Amino acid sequence: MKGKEYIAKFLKAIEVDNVFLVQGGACSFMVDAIAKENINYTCFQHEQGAAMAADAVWRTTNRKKIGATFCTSGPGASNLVTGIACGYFDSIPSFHICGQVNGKEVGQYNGAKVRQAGFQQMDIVSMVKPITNYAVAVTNGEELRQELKTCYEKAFEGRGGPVLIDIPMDVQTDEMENSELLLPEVKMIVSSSIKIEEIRNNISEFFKDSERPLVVYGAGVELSGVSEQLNEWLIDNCVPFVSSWSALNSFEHSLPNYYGHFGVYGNRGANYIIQNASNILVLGSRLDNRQRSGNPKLFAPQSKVMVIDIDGEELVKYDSEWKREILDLVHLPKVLENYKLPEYSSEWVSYLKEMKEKYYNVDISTEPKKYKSLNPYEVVQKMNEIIDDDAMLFADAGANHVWVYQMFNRRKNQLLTTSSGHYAMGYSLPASIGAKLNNPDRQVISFNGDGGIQMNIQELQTMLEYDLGITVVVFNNHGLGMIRQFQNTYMGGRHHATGNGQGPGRPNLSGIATAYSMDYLRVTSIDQVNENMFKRENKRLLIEFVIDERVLIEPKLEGGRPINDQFPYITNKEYVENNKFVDFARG
Ligand SMILES: Cc1ncc(C[n+]2csc(CCOP(=O)(O)OP(=O)(O)O)c2C)c(N)n1
Ligand SMILES: [Mg+2]
Repeated sequence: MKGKEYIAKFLKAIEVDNVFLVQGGACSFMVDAIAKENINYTCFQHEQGAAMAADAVWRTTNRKKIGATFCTSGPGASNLVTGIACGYFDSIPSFHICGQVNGKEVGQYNGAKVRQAGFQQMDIVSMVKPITNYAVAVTNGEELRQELKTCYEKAFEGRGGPVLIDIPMDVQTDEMENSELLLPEVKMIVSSSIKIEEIRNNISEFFKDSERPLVVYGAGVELSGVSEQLNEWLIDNCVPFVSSWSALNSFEHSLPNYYGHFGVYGNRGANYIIQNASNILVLGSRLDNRQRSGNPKLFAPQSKVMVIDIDGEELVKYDSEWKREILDLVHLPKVLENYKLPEYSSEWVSYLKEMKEKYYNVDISTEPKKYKSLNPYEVVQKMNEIIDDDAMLFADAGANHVWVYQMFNRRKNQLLTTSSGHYAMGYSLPASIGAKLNNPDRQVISFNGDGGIQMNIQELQTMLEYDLGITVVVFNNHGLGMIRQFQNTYMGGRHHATGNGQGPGRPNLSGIATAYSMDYLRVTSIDQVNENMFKRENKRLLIEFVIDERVLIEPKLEGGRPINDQFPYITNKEYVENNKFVDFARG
C-alpha cells in the first residue's frame, strides 16, 4: 500500500467523511486517494476558510466528528494558521494534513541550513507548534503510520485542540513496508475516587456558611460533555450562576437561576452580582481579561474564589488567596453527586432578582433613537423570536458579535458560537459553512460586521458551489465599529483607519449578493425583521442591517475600572445601591 492510500484508509477509520481543502501539487496525491476511498471533499477558496470550517465541525456535531483539512506546502500551509489558532485558544480538536515537497529534494542540500529547500517548501511544523496540541513532520511510511495515530490521540488530550501532520510527497507516493492499519486508542478516563471525594469535600467546605454563593459557568463544562448534568444540578439546587462568553452555548438562557454573562462586555447586573458574591465557584473558565478586566485585581476583590480547571497552568495566574483544583470536568457530575448547596440568605435571592429585573435584556443602547437608526439590539431580539428552535448562530468579531451576545437568549437546542479567544474577523462565514455541511437540515445564520465579512468573503462562492442555504447577516455600521468606540474612549474620537472615508472602504453589498447569486435584503426599519425574511426559494440570503455609525456597544467597560462600573455611567446613587453587600469605591 502507498502512503496516500494509507492516509485515506486511516481517515475512513476515524470517520472523517469530508475533508476541507484547497488543491495543490503537494496534496494532490492525497486528494486523489480519498476520492478513490469515497471520502468526500469540499473545495474552499482559501485555506483559512477551510481551517475555520474544520474548526466548526467539532463545535456543531455535538463533539462527535473532528474536522479535517488538506493543504499544499508553503502558502497553502501558512494560510491555515489563523484558523488553527481559533481552535487552539478555544480547545477545539481539528486535524490538518499538509503536503510537503519531496523529502529527497531536501536531502540534496547535504543538510545545509538553507532558507527554502525546494520550491514552496516551508517549515509549517515550527510555525504552528505554539498553537497546536501536536505538530509533526514525517519522513517515511512507518513514521506516517505511527504519527497519524498519535496526532489523532493528541487532538483530544487535555483541553483538546488542533493537530497537524506534514507529509512529503514521496512519503505519499512510496510503498509502505508495513501498511497494517494502526488505530488510535480510545483512552478510558480513569477517575480517581479519592480525588473526587477530596474535591467534593473542598467544595463543601468552601460553601459552608456562605451567604452569597455564585457559580461561574465556563466553556470547559460543555467541552467535557457534562453540561446537561451540570444544568440539572444547578436547577435542582437553585444555584445562582453567571456565564462566560464561551459557555453561553451550554444552557437555556431562560433558566430562572441564570443571571447573565459577565465581563467587559457583560451584563451590568451580572457584573454587580460577581462583585457582591461572597463565594464564587468557577467551573472550567480561564477568566480571560475580557471577563476580569484589564485590572484583574479589581475582580471580585472581596469574594472568596475557588477555580476548578483541567489546565494547571491556568490556575497559576490567580491571586494566591484563591483556591484551585485541577480536574478534568468529565468528572464533575461525580464530584457534585449528592452534594447540595447549603441554604443561603434570602437577601441574596432578592438582590439577584433585582439585578436581573433591572438590567438583563433591559440595559441596551439608547443611541439609535437619537440618530434615528435601526437598533442592533432590537434586531437581535427580533431575530431571536423568529429563528428556528434549533438554529445555529455564528458571530464574528466586533460590535456585531457583542450585540448578538449581549441580547440573544439561547433556547435549549440552539447553537451560539464564535472564535472566542482568538477573536478572528472572518471566522463566522466559513464556520457556518462547516456547520451547514454537517447539519444540512438546520437553519444556519452567520452574523458579521461590514469589516469582518470582507476577510473571507470569497467563501460565498463555496456556499454557491455546494448550494448551502445559509443566511449571512451583515451589520453595516460603515466601518470598524468596535475599534472606533475604542478610539472614542482613548484617542479623542480620531477615527484613523476605521471610519467612513478613512477606513478600508466597502463594496456594495447588493452587488456582492448578485455576484454570488444570493437573495439580498436591505433592512433599515425593525418591521422589516419578520418571518417572511426567510420565506424564499433561494435559501442563500444576504441581509444587510443598516446601522448608524455612531451606535455603540452598551454597556462596555472602559480601562482601569472594575467590571461593575461600565459605560454609560450610572449615577453615584444607583452605583452605591447596586453594591449592596460590598463597599466599592468608584474608580
Ligand atoms: C483578523 C482580525 N483583524 C483585526 C481585528 C481587530 N478588530 C476587532 S473588532 C474589529 C472591528 C471589526 O469591524 P466590523 O467587522 O465592521 O465589526 P463592527 O465592530 O463594526 O461591528 C477589528 C478591526 C480582529 N479581531 N481580527
Ligand atoms: Mg462595522
